[in-house]
Parts: sequence; structure tokens; C-alpha cells
Amino acid sequence: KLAMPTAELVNIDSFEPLGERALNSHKGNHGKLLCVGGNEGTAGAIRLSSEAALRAGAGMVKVYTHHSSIMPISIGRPELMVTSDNLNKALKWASCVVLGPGLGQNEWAQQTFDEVMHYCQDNNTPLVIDADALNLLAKNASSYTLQQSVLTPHPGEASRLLSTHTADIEANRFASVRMCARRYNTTCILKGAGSLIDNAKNTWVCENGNAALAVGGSGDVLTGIIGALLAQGLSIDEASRYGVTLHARAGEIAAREQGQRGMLPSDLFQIVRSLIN
Ligand code: NPW
Ligand code: AMP
Ligand code: MG
Repeated sequence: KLAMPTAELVNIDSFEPLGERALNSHKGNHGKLLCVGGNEGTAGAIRLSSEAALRAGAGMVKVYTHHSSIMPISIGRPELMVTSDNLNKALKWASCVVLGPGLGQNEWAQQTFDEVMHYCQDNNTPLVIDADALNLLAKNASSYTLQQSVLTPHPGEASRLLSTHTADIEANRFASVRMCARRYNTTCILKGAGSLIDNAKNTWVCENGNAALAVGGSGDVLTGIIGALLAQGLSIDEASRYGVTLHARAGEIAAREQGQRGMLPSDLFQIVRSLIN
């Protein structure tokens, strides 16, 4: 049985970690982020992550996706580099990886997941694991030793990671996030109202956010933001805490302007941009 952790509140106002860009910096100085996901029918998820990453300041963003998703991801966002070939080459290029949004769980997804997990494990590449990658991880928990990674489950995904029910997670959020961080030897973000961040030693509770964020695609934006912050050199814990509060504050601003209902996760992009500068 785990001792009840003590938790610290975190608010966006306590962070200003990125600072000014050096006058002579170039795109390579601000991180090369590879976003992996977007199976047939869920291209939108990885598009949301990768576009959010650009708006959160990543220097370069490449998407590795299913071949049928290349067009929907590229259209209207020419800044994204998009490929369905040679995952190993894309991994070698990357300084940081986001894995899972819209990945699915079929054979293509499993093969892609395995290759990314092995590469990042062997090369110590920072990795954000979300959505279907969490579901695949839950099925193969003993096959991987995570390092330099962050898991971003919502309560449904957390229930799969911990082989329990969503209701149990929600009834025991603090114990659940600690158990997840310990079991997977990583930092875990348990999303939802009052998102929790836990690194197996400390727990932080996000004070920001509201139910405007309760809409499909919202978590995909968070994942891209955290990936961009890691790519810009923040530590796993710092990128997790700043990313969660930044995303949540963006939701507050969107709701203040036009109300909670009808907010699109893509409405957060410009707000995120204004908050990180
Ligand atoms: P319910 O519905 O109340 O019973 P899944 P997914 C629960 C992609 N997307 N508190 C919820 O419970 C993703 O990236 C694609 C309590 C339900 O059972 C993934 O790859 C989009 N419960 C894939 O789709 C945009 C909560 O979790 C379950 C909870 C599937 O992801 C959308 C749902 O989770 C989406 O991002 C909470 N706060 N939050 C696109 N445009 O392409 C969730 N639950 O079954 O893991 O499905 O999250 O939709
Ligand atoms: P996902 O379910 O993966 O799309 O992630 C949903 C995102 O929206 C997470 O960052 C949640 O913390 C956030 N979110 C959802 N509902 C709420 C809520 N009622 N209050 C605050 N944040 C929320
Ligand atoms: Mg999600």
C-alpha cells in the first residue's frame, strides 16, 4: 500500500522557463520534434499535436504517419514535414518524440510503436507517450524500460495502464498517478479537472483549466505542447508542469472570450503562442 503523497499546487504564473531567444538562434536550436501517430481516420489527432508543437515554439516538427494521412495532415499547414517512409531515419533526426495521438492499435500501429519505443529506449531520446501508445504500452508493460519519458493518460487510459476501472482511478486520483509513475518508472500526468503530475517522488496539482477543454482533440494539443517544451530543452518534470498549466490557462482564456461550449482545440494554438512569448 502506498503512503498518501503530499501535493503542491502549480499555476501558470509560477513559470517563465523559456526566456528570450538568443539574437542569433536558428531553427536547429529550438528542437527537432518527431510526432508519430495518425492512423487511417485519426490523422486529425497527430495534426493537432504537431501544429500545437509549432505554436509552442518547437524549431522543426516532422510527422511520421500512415500513408493515407499524409494529405490531411499537410493541407493548410505547410510548415509541417510529413512522411510515411523510413521511421528509423526520422527517429535519428529527432531530438524528442511524441508517440500515440491517433495511432490506433492495428498491426501498423503495433509495429510503429515497437520501433519508436526500442529506438528511444536505446538512445535515451525524450519521449511523450499518449493516447493509443498508452493502450499499447498497457498491453506490453513488461517489455519496456522507460527512461526520459512522460505518460499523459486521461482516466480511461490510466485504468488500462493500471488494469483497473475508470471509476477506481477517479475515486483515487492521487494514489493512481503515483502508482502509474512507479509502475512505469516515469513521470505521469493524470489528466482531467485538476490534472495531477507525479514523478514518483512529488505530486503537483494544476490549478488552471476548465470544462472548455472537455472536447475531443484537447489532449492531443497538450501532448504537442509538452513535446515542444522538451524539444526546447526543458526537463521532463518542467515540461510536464509548464505544459499542463499552459494548456489549461489557454483553455481559461478561450472560455473567457467566448464561453466554454464550442471551444475547438485548434482555438488554443494562437493563445498558446501568446502565452509562451
Ligand atoms: P466515458 O466515455 O465517460 O465512459 P479512449 P479517446 C474515459 C484519438 N483522437 N474522466 C471515457 O469514459 C486519440 O488520440 C482522435 C473520466 C471513455 O471511456 C486516440 O488515439 C481525434 N473518464 C483515439 O482517438 C480527436 C474519462 O476514457 C474513455 C475522462 C482514442 O482516444 C479525438 C475514452 O477514451 C481523439 O483525441 C475523464 N476526464 N476522459 C481526431 N480528430 O482524429 C476520458 N475518459 O477509449 O481511450 O478514446 O480518448 O477518444
Ligand atoms: P483527452 O481526453 O486526451 O483529449 O485530454 C483532455 C484534456 O482536457 C486534458 O488535458 C484534460 O486535463 C483537459 N480537461 C478535460 N476536461 C477538463 C475539465 N473539466 N477541467 C479541466 N481540464 C479538463
Ligand atoms: Mg487523448
